[in-house]
Amino acid sequence: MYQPFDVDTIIDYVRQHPEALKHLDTAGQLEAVEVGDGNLNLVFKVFDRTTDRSLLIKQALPYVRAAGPSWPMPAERAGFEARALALEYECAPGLVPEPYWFDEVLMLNAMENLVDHRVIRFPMMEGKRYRDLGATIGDFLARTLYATSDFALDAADKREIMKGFFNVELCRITEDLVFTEPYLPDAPRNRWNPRIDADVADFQADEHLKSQAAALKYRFMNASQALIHGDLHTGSIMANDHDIRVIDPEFAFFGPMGFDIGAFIGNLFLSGASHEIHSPDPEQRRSYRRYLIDEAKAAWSTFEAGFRERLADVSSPSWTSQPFQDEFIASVLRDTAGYAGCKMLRRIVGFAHVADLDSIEDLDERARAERIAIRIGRRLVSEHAQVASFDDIVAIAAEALEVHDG
Ligand code: SR1
Ligand code: MG
Repeated sequence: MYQPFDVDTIIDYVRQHPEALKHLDTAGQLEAVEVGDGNLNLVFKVFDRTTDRSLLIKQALPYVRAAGPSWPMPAERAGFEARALALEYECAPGLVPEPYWFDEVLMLNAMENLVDHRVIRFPMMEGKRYRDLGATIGDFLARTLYATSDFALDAADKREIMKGFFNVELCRITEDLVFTEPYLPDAPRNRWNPRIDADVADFQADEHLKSQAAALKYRFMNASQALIHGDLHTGSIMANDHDIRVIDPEFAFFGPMGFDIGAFIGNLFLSGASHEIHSPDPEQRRSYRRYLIDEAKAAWSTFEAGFRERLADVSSPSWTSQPFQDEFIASVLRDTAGYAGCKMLRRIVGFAHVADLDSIEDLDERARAERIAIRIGRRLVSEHAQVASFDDIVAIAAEALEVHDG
């Protein structure tokens, strides 16, 4: 029977689970800590103090953790995460945690504990640079998105896999929180810094912006291009100084590839905006923003190169036309721009914000950083259909972040 665990009961569970023995001495001295800092789940690290080995258990609650039981959310979402992580591990081993087991009764996933990795959002608020961050995420995206697309899979095989990814409830969260509510003046779950009331009213009255957000939402709901991660922000990436992993694919479904790339680069730009305050020294600020822009460029160029390299060997004659391949990549780039913008605006006006900005306590200072992010987000959404090269995206971000030679 399903029951949510705590730091004591999770140890009893691990001791009796046959798979756990492969990773821990289950008869030894076990200790658990709950480390979940996301919006949805419980996350336990279980350590074997005798051998220093450990594993991680992520358990879905039957509601949204950040809201409490008043916002029910089926715990079955753990199954989407299990299936997505298994596929990602197959396509990109070494870039995600190794999955250990999925418990479909207790709605939990056990996996490799990334012992000395940290969720990168927080160190980045302090100006931490991760070598090859953009290239690693671009590589992850080229591998996972290509391998689950019609370019790599026979149509029947792809549809068979898709049956496991009708992720209705988590897609609904994205549809509501990313694409709909931020553009509605009276959506009850919206919240924002009162100092930006006028900025929010202005963008919520912008009919062109709203038409472009609607087009992006429609595409999110209908362009089943590949198995996308679905929530690839900087809170879904863990790293240490020499290893970077993508975590948390519970929002995975077959959607537009640009949604993942856009989520990543939109979060780099949110970080850049937040350094308006986190880095008071102008030279340090410029330098960190240049780093963020360079990583965004590396993500796109690595994705594009990896994807084109695989496309060059595509086996089906349907997809070998060079003009078709070029237009396909161009459409992913336009989507990348638009989704990056949507993902930025929702973190300022919607239900779920980001620590980069919300950690800025002084509301006037926070508003300064938020206005920069709003400027980038609005332009990316409004102008995404005209984006013709990644330099166009860089120009929009660089103008607001005042990095003119980046
Ligand atoms: C109710 S869940 C809010 C947000 O948290 C996740 O990380 C997703 O981004 C979702 O939109
Ligand atoms: Mg998450």
